[in-house]
Amino acid sequence: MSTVGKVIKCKAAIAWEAGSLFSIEEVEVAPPKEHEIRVKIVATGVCRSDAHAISPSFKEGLFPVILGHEGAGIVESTGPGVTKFKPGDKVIPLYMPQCGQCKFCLSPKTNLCEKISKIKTAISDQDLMPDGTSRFTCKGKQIYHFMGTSTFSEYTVVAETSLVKIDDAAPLEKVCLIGCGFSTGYGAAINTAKVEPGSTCAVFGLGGVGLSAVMGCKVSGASRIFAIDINKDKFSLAKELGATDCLNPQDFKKPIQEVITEMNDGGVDFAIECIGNIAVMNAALECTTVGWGTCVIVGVAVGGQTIAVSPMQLIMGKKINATFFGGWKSIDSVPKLVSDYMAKKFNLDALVTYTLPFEKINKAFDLMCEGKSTRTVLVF
Ligand code: COD
Ligand code: ZN
Ligand code: ZN
Repeated sequence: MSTVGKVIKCKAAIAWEAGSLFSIEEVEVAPPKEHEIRVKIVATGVCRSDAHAISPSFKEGLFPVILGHEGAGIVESTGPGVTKFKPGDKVIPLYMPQCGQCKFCLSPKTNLCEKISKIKTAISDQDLMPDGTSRFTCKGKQIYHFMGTSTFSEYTVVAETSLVKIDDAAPLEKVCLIGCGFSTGYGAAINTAKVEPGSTCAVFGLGGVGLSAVMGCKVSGASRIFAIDINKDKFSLAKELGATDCLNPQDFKKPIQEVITEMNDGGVDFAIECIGNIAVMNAALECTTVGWGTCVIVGVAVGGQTIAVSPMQLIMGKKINATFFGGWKSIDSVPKLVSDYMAKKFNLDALVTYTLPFEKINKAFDLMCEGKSTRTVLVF
């Protein structure tokens, strides 16, 4: 029996309040309105930012909410006015939209889109659909959306500017990582740092994002890639993906930036921070070389903490840059990244430590928080 135009009852993981576990509930998902698409999510990764969003120290979260921003699925139905999608299309929801019309979309200088309206606090943005209402209810309560994607639900509704069609042959339980972690780290190296052949790099934090940055440095031809993490269990995969020197700051008496500066003739060309720790952001800037060193910040510190930078570092030619979704214009780039994966240009499979049934979502968060997984992919 067709579900088109009807409310769908399905399972979703709801975060009822900050700091609580997810509870699997039956939710009602309303049909898509104008310029919206209802998507059957097949697989979703679990990213550190989902944990940030429900952390009690992150003050801007709205509850109850359906999180998840690293998913892949199949179009179930389309709302009025949708022309680019049809039922059965394989798709990736995009937390970074691309409307194609705003001043940012029209500029080659940025991948931001004004449809992420509150750019300053983008993680908590798009808690509702563009018309200011929710498509999710549970136990008579309205449930908030998250980042315009809400992939922790068997069915979700997204705006057409936050969705892209991908290759019909793509394995959704792998390419879902292109929806966030992989693209963010890989793009930080390629698009934002613009790592050059023969250059030296340092990547801080070897989660899914940092390891993807290592892959981006390697594919750009870096000759030396320092990979830094306080969890030494991350090192074997980092080496497999291209790291040449793996360092644990806890193994040294000196600050890690001094260690790297000494090991690499006054510092590296590029440093990429993939943790969201302000002290490490400073270390990343400090370990770059005087003259032209570039530090790229990927992480966002919870609680609105800020970084202090000595102007002297900048006067000495060091640069700070940062990136959101790896600098990729999402609708233009995600299908190409999927094709590149299919052509074996990079190794997403290595990032998937566990594939678990959706109901194990709390286990997936435990594995991430215990440092035992790069990515866990949940399948419906
Ligand atoms: N020194 C070295 N390594 C550290 C330190 C430290 N002080 N603290 C933690 N680490 C290591 C951990 O052991 C871990 O291996 C790694 O850093 C972090 O990995 P994960 O798996 O926790 O995180 P990722 O890779 O999923 O995500 C990292 C982000 C930086 C993207 C994320 O945390 C973040 O800040 N997101 C907000 C910015 C953003 O772009 N959001 C959009 C969607 S993600
Ligand atoms: Zn993410
Ligand atoms: Zn736009």
